Order: sequence, then structure tokens, then C-alpha cells
Amino acid sequence: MMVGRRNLMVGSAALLAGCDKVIQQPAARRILFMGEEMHRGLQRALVNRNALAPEFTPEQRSPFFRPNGTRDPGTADYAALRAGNFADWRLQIGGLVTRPLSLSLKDLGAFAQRAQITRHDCVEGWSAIAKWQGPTLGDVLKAAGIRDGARYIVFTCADQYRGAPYYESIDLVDAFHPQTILAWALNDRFLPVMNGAPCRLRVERQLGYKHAKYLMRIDAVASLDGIGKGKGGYWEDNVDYDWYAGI
Ligand SMILES: Nc1nc2c(c(=O)[nH]1)N[C@H]1C(S)=C(S)[C@@H](COP(=O)(O)O)O[C@H]1N2
Ligand SMILES: [Mo]
Repeated sequence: MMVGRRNLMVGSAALLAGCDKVIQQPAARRILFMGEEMHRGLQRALVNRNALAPEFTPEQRSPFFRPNGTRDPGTADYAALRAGNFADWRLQIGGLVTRPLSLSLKDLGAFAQRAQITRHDCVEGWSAIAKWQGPTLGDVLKAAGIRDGARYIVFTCADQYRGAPYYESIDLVDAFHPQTILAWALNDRFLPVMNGAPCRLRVERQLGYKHAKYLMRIDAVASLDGIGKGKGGYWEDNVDYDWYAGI
């Protein structure tokens, strides 16, 4: 049985109908939001986190994979990397790992490759199907060696929002999910700049904003407290999107 977040939310909305005055009180609000956190935790517990996202046939691919959010980071550093066809780009893997890595595109290509045709769902209401290829994040993290105490994987990107890099994070269940890959190819070509060149995250069981483009750093951390404002991602910190955006 699956209890969707929507059902749970409808349930709590019904329970709370007519409680406007109570909700104004800080203590009541704390309890209300505590409940919401519990609902999210419950959803995570009830959904099989290792289940695969649907995959599609080549014919089902969208004719065009539209870009969203940043279409070109536009910084001097990124422009220089792009001018050199990303030969000088390195993806840093650090934080709570035993062997920090600095990986070129060639290095990413030397890992076992996974290709998958999946549907991307943006929270703004559009979807597109495309083929992605790259090593699994799990293999890359195994090469770096996750240390005891690591609980989250944080992604730092080349593009800036309000003067700071875009960032996102996932837990270790999603990090080691077989369809979670560091994609450097889209529909059998190198990633276009608008879709996150030279490398972006695909975390297929979650909504589009979790799929960090323009990857520069990947860090294993014990807690999200020191990251941005502490909610684990740019949109989570600034627009109140859910950190766990399971679909
Ligand atoms: N670095 C970075 N990653 C990002 C974004 C962004 O603006 N910057 N936008 C996110 C959102 S909201 C979506 S829907 C997808 C869009 O991916 P696309 O541009 O390949 O369509 O990237 C996500 N990852
Ligand atoms: Mo999105």
C-alpha cells in the first residue's frame, strides 16, 4: 500500500479545518510543521526507495529537451572551461571521503557506464523524456570511499544564484540508487551548455530541481546544517521547495 503525500496532506487539512486561530500561535505552528516533517518521513519510509524509475524506448524520447533555470552559467571561469571544450574541467569529490578525487571527463568515461531513457518532471509543470549516460554516482563515491558518519551528498554547481553557486543534496539511499548517475551525455552527445555541460546529476526518483547541472564539487557530509541556510538546496532554502522531492 502506498500513502501519497497528497492523501496525508488532505487528511491533515481536514483535521485542521476551522483551526485558523490555533495555527496563528507559534507553539501550534511548530506542532503543525512537526507533523508535516513526520508525513515526509513517513512517505520516505513507505515508498520503496530502491524501486526503479520507469525507462522508455528511444522512440519515446522528446524531440527537444528544453532547458530550465540557468541556461549558461556565464561566469569567466565557466566561459574559459567551455572555450577549452571542458578539457580543463575537474569534478572534485571531497568531504567525508578517504580518497578525495579530481575527475576529468575522460576519468568519468573510464568508469562503467550506465545509459537510461527516463522522464524528467519539473515542478513548474513540464516533462521531457531523454537518454542520459554516465557513471553511477555510487561507483564514483565507492572510488572515493565514503567515511563513517557521512549521511548526505552535496552538489555544488558552476552557476550562481544571488551571488552563490547553485547547490543541492540527496541522502545516501538516492546517492547509491542504480539510476543515479553523473551524466555527461544527453541523447548520445556531450551535454549541451543549456542542459548542464559538462556534467550533471540525474536522480531519477526526484523532481527536476534536484538534478544539479554544471557540477563542480561533490561532498559527503554528516549534516546539512552548514550548507546554505540548512535545508539542503537553493530552492529549499529560498522558496520552500521540499528537500525530498520524490516522484
Ligand atoms: N546548476 C543548476 N542546476 C539546475 C538548475 C539550475 O538552474 N542550475 N535548474 C533545475 C531545474 S528547476 C530543472 S527542471 C532542471 C532543468 O534541466 P534542463 O535545463 O536540462 O532542462 O535542472 C535543475 N538543475
Ligand atoms: Mo524545475
